[in-house]
Amino acid sequence: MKKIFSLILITTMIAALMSGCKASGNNAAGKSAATAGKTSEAGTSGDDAGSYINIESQWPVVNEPVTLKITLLRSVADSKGEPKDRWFWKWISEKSGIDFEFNLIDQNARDEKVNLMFASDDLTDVMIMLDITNDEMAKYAGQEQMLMPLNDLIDQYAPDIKSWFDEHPEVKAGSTYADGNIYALPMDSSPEYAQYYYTLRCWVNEEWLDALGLEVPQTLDDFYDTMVAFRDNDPNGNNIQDEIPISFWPGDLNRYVYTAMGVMLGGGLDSPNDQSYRPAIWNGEAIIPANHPDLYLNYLTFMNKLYSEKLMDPDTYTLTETQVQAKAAENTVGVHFSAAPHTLLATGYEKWTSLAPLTSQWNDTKMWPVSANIYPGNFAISASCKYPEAAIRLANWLFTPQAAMYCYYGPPKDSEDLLEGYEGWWFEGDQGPKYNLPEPYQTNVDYMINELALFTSTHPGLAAPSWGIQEIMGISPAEGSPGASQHWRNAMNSQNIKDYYSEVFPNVVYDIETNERLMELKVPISDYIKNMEAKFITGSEPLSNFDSFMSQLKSIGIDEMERIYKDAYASYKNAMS
Ligand SMILES: [Ca+2]
Repeated sequence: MKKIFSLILITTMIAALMSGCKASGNNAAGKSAATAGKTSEAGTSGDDAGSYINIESQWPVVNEPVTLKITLLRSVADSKGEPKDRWFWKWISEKSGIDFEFNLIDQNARDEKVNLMFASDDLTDVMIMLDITNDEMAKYAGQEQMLMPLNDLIDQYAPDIKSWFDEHPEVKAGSTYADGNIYALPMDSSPEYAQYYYTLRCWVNEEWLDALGLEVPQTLDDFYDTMVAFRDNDPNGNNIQDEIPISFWPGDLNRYVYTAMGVMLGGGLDSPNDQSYRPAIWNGEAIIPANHPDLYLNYLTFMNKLYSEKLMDPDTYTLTETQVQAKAAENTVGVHFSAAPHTLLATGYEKWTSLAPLTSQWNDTKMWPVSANIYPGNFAISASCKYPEAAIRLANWLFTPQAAMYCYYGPPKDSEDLLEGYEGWWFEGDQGPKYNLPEPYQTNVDYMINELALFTSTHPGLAAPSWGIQEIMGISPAEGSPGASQHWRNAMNSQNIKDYYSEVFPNVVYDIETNERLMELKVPISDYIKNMEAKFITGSEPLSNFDSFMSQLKSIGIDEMERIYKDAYASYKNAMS
C-alpha cells in the first residue's frame, strides 16, 4: 500500500495547495459511450445479459434495478462514516439505477481481511481500491479463477476503457496478468495525467543565478560549474560563505544525474525508484545501473565530487523535509527538489525556476523518464457476480475525465448533478475550487474526502489532481494571481519535461516463482548497493575499492536479477507489439 499511501499524501498536499482557477464554459462531460452498441446477446452472466443493461448511453447503466455488493477499503486517515452517505454513491446510484451494498475493510487489517475473503470464497460482486497484489492475483485469479476475466467484457461493454487502452497500450499491458487475462482495472495516471502528480522537479534559485549573472544550466558540466559559483561567490549577498548549493533527499538528485547520463530510472511516484539497484532503460536495454561498471563508476565519481567539494548538503543522507524547508527559508539553498516550490515554501516560491533535463559527455539527448503510474488490482469483479455487465459499465465511466473530477471533488455548482444538501464547487478569481464548507469542516480536503468522494482520495480509473483536471478541461487561472503564478510554475515544469519523455522500465507482472526469486535476490542486493553507494559518495569507502564491490555484487546474484528484468522486458515488448 505504500504507493497508494504516498499518492494519497500527494493528492492531499496538492489539493491543499492547489492553484486557483476560474471556470470556463468548457466542461468535460464524459465521453460519449454511444459506441458501446452492437454487442451480441451473449453476456457472461447468462440469459438476461443484454436486456437489463443499457448500452445506448453511459447512464443509466441498467434498465431495471439490480444490486451490486462492493468491498471498499476504509483508510485510517480519510474514510469516515459510510459510503452511502456520500454525494458520490448517492449520485452514482441515482444515475446508474444500481443499488449498492457495502462491505468495508479497514486499511490496517487489509491483508488479513482480503486473504480471509478469498480463502473463504466470500467475495462481493466488485472489489474497489483493494490494491490486489501480484501474489494475490497469481493465486486467486490466475490459479483459482475467483476473479472474472474482464477482457471480453471490456470489448463488449466498455468503450471508454477500450479506447483508453488503445491509446495507452502500456496501461493495458500493465493490467494484463501472465495468462493474458485482465483480472482487475488499475488506478491510472498515464503521462498526460501523471505529470500533474509528483514528477520529480528540480528547482534552481533564480535570484542567485541573476545575482551572479548565470544562466539556467543545460549540461551536467554547467550544473557543476553553477554549483561551484553558488558555493564561492556569495549569491545571497550576506558576505558569509553560508550557501548550500544543493539540498536534497537521496533519490532526487540521482534522477537528474542518471537522466543526464541517458539512464531512465523511476518515473513513478516513489523516490526509491531512482536508486541504482532498480531496473532502468539505457540505450533501449533493460539494466540495473549498478551492474554496469563504467556507467556506475562515472555516476559515483560525479556524486562523490559534489559531496567532497561541499556542493551537496553534508547532511544529505539524514535530512528531513522540514530541515530542507528551514534551510531554504533562510536563503541558503541554491537547488532543491520538490513537486513544486510552493510545497516546500509557503512564500517566495516565485524565485525558483525549473531545471530542464540535462545532457552530459555521455549522452547528448535531453531525456526525461516518464511512465504511466499504474496501480493494478483496484477494480475487480468476482467470478460469481451476477451482473458483470453492469459492473463493467460502471467501471467504464471511471475512465473519463469527468470521473477524474467527480470521484474526488464532486460536481460543480449549478450542475444538474448536484443533490439536495450539496452546493458544489466553483472558481472565484484565483481561488478554486471553492466550497461553502458546511459544519464541521474547516478545509476543502476534509470536506471532499468525507462527504463527496468515492470513499478515499484515490479511486480506480483516471486520476489527476484538480488543477491537472482544470488544465485537461481547459480552465485557466486568473492572470497575475498567486494561483496563476503557482500554476505557471507547474506548467513551466511540464513544458520543460514533456518534450523529452522517454521510456522507463514498465509495470510488469511476474509469475509466482519468478516473483519469489526476485524478492530473494532483491533484498540483499539492494541493501548492499544502498549501503555501499552512500559510502562511496561520502568518501568513507574509497572509489579505489570499486572492483571488489563489483565482485561482491556478482557473487550475490546481480546478473541473475538483471536477467529477470531483461526477460520480463522482452516479454512485455512482445505483448505490446
Ligand atoms: Ca553568503
